[in-house]
Amino acid sequence: MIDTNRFRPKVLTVGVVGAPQISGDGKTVVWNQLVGDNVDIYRYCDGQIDRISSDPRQDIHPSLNHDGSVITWTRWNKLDPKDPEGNFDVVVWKDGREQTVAETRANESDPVVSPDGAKIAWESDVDGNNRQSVIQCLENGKIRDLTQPSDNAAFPVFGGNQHLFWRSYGADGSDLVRFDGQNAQKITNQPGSEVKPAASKDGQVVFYQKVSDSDDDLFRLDLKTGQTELAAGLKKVDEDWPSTSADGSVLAWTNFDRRLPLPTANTQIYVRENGENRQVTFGPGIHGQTSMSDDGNKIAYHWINSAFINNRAIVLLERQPD
Ligand SMILES: [Ca+2]
Ligand SMILES: [Ca+2]
Ligand SMILES: [Ca+2]
Repeated sequence: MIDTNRFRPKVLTVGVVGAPQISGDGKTVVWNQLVGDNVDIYRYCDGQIDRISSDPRQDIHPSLNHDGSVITWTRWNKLDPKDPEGNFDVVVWKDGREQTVAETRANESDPVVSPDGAKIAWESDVDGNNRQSVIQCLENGKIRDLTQPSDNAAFPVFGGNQHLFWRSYGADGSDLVRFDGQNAQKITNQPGSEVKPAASKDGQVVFYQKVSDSDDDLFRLDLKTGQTELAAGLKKVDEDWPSTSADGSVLAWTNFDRRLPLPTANTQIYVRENGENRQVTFGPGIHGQTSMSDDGNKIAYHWINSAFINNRAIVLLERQPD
């Protein structure tokens, strides 16, 4: 029998927090947090919370490498978050020092760092007008475009150090693409949108969310065999936002069950492993936005009080020994 309480929650912080990410080694969690009128990047490590950025401008959407030594995020370049002249830039933090690495008039956003910390990738809207997008990558001090504006590529995600995945927008939604450092290849081509890829460390197994008018489902694609299988696909349930362990054996997601009448209809974290799907969070509020350690034993997520949405928390689920 499966013990549904094998993951135990630990609240890391409470506040106007968002966008948690856990390091591959599971030792560091980063997020963005509004304090006063300033949003900064915060870090939990060894039982202690530190503020990583202290710029008065808005710092959001952090990502970190395997050991937490490199953190990247996006920063609004004006003090006023509503300044029409403003745009997003990319900041990299390493060994306690930060550097702005992309600061053109384009919106450079959603940066991610490879597990070894050597590559930073992000999307750029080219001219600041939000009409086109390209993926850019910083490596060995040089920035290069990995896509053409006509590819309409966005939301890069690393699968190990070698592979980068992104979404490519077309007339009929978006497809997923895998880039191996040399070549980019479409890995889905269904009508509608495949979004939010989460890949194994070898880049061979990718989970993704299929968006549909009726409800969302999660699929597992094995790129070695070309086989796609449903990982979580109940009707009237939105299975969203997948995250996975390094070997692809553990999957976590945000589960919104619309079959339950309000107010019991709620959003919880679910986990799939050994062919079984199970709920791992309980109680009121919205539980979502999972990020998983490489070993599949730790999952960071975001909790929101549905009655008072500025009451939020960053929570760490830790697997308990049998
Ligand atoms: Ca700030
Ligand atoms: Ca910019
Ligand atoms: Ca579904």
